[in-house]
Amino acid sequence: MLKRTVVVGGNFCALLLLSSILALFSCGPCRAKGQGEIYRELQNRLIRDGFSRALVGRAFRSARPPMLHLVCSTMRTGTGVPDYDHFLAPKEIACARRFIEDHRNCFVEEKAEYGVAPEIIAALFLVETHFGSYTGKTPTMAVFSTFAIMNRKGNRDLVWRSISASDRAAWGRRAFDKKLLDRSAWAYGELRALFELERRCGMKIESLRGSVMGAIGWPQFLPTSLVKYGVDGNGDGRIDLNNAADAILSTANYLRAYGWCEAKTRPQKEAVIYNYNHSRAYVQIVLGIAERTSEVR
Ligand SMILES: [Ca+2]
Repeated sequence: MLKRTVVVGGNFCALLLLSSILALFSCGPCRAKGQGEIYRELQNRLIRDGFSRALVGRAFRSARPPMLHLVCSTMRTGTGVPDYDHFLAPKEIACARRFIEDHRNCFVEEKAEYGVAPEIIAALFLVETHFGSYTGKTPTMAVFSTFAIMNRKGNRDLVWRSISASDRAAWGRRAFDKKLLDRSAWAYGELRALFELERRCGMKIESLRGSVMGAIGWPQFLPTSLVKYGVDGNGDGRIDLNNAADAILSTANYLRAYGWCEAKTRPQKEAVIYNYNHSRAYVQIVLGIAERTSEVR
């Protein structure tokens, strides 16, 4: 998963144009109208989908300007595959081992309830956030709101004009539009899940922070996964994926639901972890960490 916000670059003119666009979003018309006008269509859609006008209005009252620089950064071409190999270093395996020891009681409870091996949960937390060391600081609601409004051609036009000429050539306008329309549909589903979390558990979604693609907490769950698999592990009445017990049991719940406990062969285990992140390299490294952590034990 992407861990950092990447500033669009490589083209000074594009940067200037983007700065102008951001100024328009965050200063010009918005000074008079607030962010409400930019997100009006999005808010009406949420209300039509059953969320109260009061809830939607409150959540968007302090909404941030769309983060077009983020959308631009995700449309860069030729960025390559992340290198995960360093996670297999002995010091990282020792961290995974220590994490399991430090949360021994929680894992005893987890094994009894869900039956998922601690090593695979520790491996996921290591790769995703290094056990909560970097869960991301990007406002989650702003991420999904920004991608969601890419269903409007005018907003896609702004991004199209802001990416580099080489990226425009690599995409072609039709594929570019399709990608952003797909992202918009995905983001709206995640935004709706955020509002479901607010309605169901009183989660303050305006204050949530996470990755640049909206993933939350130690296991980097998307809101739809949090709605389906979130567990209040420490019994405080809240689901907080930055809390170890909640994060461990929620991840165990997710893995069990995707068939981890029935997965006996390596290909079956690979298939389960692939659901977590659609990257073959990621799957191999997570299973490799879990295997080495087991060996150490
Ligand atoms: Ca809790």
